[in-house]
Amino acid sequence: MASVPTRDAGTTVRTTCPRDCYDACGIIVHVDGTKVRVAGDPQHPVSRGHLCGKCSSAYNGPWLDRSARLSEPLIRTGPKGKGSFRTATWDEALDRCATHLRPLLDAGHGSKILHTHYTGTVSLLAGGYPMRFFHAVGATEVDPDTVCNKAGHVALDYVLGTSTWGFDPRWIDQAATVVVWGANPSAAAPHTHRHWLRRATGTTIVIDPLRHATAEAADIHLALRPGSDAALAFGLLHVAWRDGLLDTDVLEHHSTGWPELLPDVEAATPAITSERTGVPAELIDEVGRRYAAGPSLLWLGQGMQRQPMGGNAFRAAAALAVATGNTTRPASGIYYLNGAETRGIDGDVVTRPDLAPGPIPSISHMDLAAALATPDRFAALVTWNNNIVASNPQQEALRAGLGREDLFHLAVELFATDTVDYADVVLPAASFLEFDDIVASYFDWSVSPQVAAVPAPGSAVPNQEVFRRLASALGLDHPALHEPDRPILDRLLAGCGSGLDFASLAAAGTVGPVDPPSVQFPGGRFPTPSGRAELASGRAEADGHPRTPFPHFDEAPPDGWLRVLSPASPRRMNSTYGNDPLGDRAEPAPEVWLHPGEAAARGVGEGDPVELYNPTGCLPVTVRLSDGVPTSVALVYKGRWPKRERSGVNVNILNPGVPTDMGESSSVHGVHAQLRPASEPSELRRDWPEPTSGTGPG
Ligand SMILES: Nc1nc2c(c(=O)[nH]1)N[C@H]1C(S)=C(S)[C@@H](COP(=O)(O)OP(=O)(O)OC[C@H]3O[C@@H](n4cnc5c(=O)[nH]c(N)nc54)[C@H](O)[C@@H]3O)O[C@H]1N2
Ligand SMILES: Nc1nc2c(c(=O)[nH]1)N[C@H]1C(S)=C(S)[C@@H](COP(=O)(O)OP(=O)(O)OC[C@H]3O[C@@H](n4cnc5c(=O)[nH]c(N)nc54)[C@H](O)[C@@H]3O)O[C@H]1N2
Ligand code: SF4
Ligand SMILES: [Mo]
Repeated sequence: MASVPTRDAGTTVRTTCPRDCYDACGIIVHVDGTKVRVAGDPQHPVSRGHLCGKCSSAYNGPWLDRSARLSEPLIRTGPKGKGSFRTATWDEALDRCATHLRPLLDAGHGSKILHTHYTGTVSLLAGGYPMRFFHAVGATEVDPDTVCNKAGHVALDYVLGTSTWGFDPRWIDQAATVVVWGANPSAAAPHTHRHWLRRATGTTIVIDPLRHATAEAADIHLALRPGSDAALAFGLLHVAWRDGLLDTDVLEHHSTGWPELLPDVEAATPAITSERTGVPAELIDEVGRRYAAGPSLLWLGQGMQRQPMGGNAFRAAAALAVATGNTTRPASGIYYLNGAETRGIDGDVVTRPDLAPGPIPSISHMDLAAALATPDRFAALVTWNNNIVASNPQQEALRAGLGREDLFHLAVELFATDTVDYADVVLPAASFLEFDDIVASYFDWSVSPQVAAVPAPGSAVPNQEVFRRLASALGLDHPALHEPDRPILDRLLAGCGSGLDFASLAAAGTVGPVDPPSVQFPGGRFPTPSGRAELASGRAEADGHPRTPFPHFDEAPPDGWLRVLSPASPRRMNSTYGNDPLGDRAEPAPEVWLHPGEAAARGVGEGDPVELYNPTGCLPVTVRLSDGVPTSVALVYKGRWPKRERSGVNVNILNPGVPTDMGESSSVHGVHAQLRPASEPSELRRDWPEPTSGTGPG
């Protein structure tokens, strides 16, 4: 059993935010009797004493509010989707799970157990330990990255041989240019936006259809048309080639395939690229020259690859970086994600893929709704660390699949989300404030302790303990399914070479890298099969893709249609915090942001109720105006809870789930919709109970 320590009055605990966020902020939890306050750690190099607004609100609100949290196991009493439950003991709830899951295992049908998970928490144990259970029973995994960033991973792996070994952010003040391409740090990485980007001494360039706050603060903003990134990369390559700024050593000795790209590069003049992308030719010229001259850091955002040809766009951008020598010299590099391996941490220590009886079966998130709707394909579903009803495409079809009476559904959650409402059994998870773990930022190369500060509500336990108990209920006795937390945490840290165990990390707080930052691919050696950067890729070709990237740009939406972009909201973390009443004050109704010209042409104005609709679904929204949004685009932030809206839907009601060109991943920024006036305003359900806030763990 996990024991959750109780703190004496008047203590402070130093811990770390484990949300799916670049920043991995340091936190101080002040505990005084039943009063708890969660605040930024003034000593932390990233958060510098501040949490983002959304976490500051939620961690002092619903996360401490026992009436808002799930605190006891639940068993369904009404129709699926209605959220009707009674409380149960752990024994009864686990027995119920065993009744449904054990026969599947006995019949050798472990693969009929489907599980979906993502980054509800990115701490290493709570994010990874449940995988041991699923590996051991041979379950089918919904490939987690396919809802987020798989296209980019696949594409970068073809070119560079890795997508998780990015530049070291400490180069920031030595780079001549810093390019943020298809990311919005001002929302998705607020402290990195505020502090890290400000340390840039070179030119800052943002490439994004939206003029968000990071674009606003940049020296140059290329407001390209959505879906024209590959064409732009070729245009920038053209300028570098034309002006003799390519790295000939890299092209001749450390990469493959340049001659195959050259015809498309030669043709991509600034004038042609301007037509393809909507970016003025003189800016293409200027950015092409600056970037190539370098040294340049290139942050490839996850938003950029979330489009139908996202894989091709990433390969083209990576080719630009490689060919200009901007991955092989100091203060240059590409960043997509920095995996824990950059710190010597081996995630397999936690997840133990070796426990699987054979290859791990998997499907894409883009196929989840169809898979659930197919009778007999899967008999059981486990959802943990995600909220698929709010976050996945094909919202309506997904609900139909989840509503199947013959599908046994176990949900492991902190809150009663839309997804939880479909479950047969709900097991309450403890939050990061309530157990020890490790957080390895996916931006900087730090390692941070997550330290238990308050007791979990009721009988909630961390994910890892949930799955230890489930293993026991199923009679699974492999020691790896019952290993306690602490030895695993210590083993993870042993790989870091920092000489720390968990106790000393907890005492030290965040530790950063000590060696000076190194070149991303020193000596021009890339971890691809050829040892070179593969601008032309036989592996890609064998997988059915073109050998080389090409200057693709999406056609403009058909007449009267809008391209819906639904990126990160500054007020929510995906759908996490969609239940925080404080967020409602800033955004009481679901909104669509339009360019004033676009709105005027359609005869709608600020505050008007409208509907976005397409063959997949219909979303009621209120019009907001901003000239930071281009024409032909509808901006709707992601992450509202469908069950809180009067309409019962969020933006994913519009998403048909078209897979990307690579990785069968999400192309959610490529959704098209039409717009019509609505008679009723979009608004929150009026009968939503107002949770009490910040009552402490008592
Ligand atoms: N329209 C649109 N949709 C999108 C996107 C988009 O850009 N536009 N982005 C996509 C992307 S990038 C992503 S990553 C996905 C994210 O989608 P999801 O992975 O579904 O993320 P959340 O919606 O935040 O759900 C995480 C859940 O985990 C729970 N949780 C937090 N901590 C714990 C814990 O310790 N244990 C357990 N068991 N649960 C915990 C939270 O309460 C929350 O309900 O959404 C995708 N959906
Ligand atoms: N506050 C907050 N922070 C978050 C999250 C959150 O939901 N809220 N989610 C977390 C998660 S899971 C993720 S994956 C990251 C995501 O964070 P980001 O990597 O920033 O991704 P997005 O927010 O999806 O989109 C970023 C930008 O991509 C742009 N974009 C859309 N289409 C195109 C295109 O065709 N070309 C180009 N160049 N740009 C395009 C959008 O306009 C947007 O400004 O943020 C993490 N941090
Ligand atoms: S979500 Fe990001 S910015 Fe907010 S507190 Fe957590 S790590 Fe910091
Ligand atoms: Mo994501």
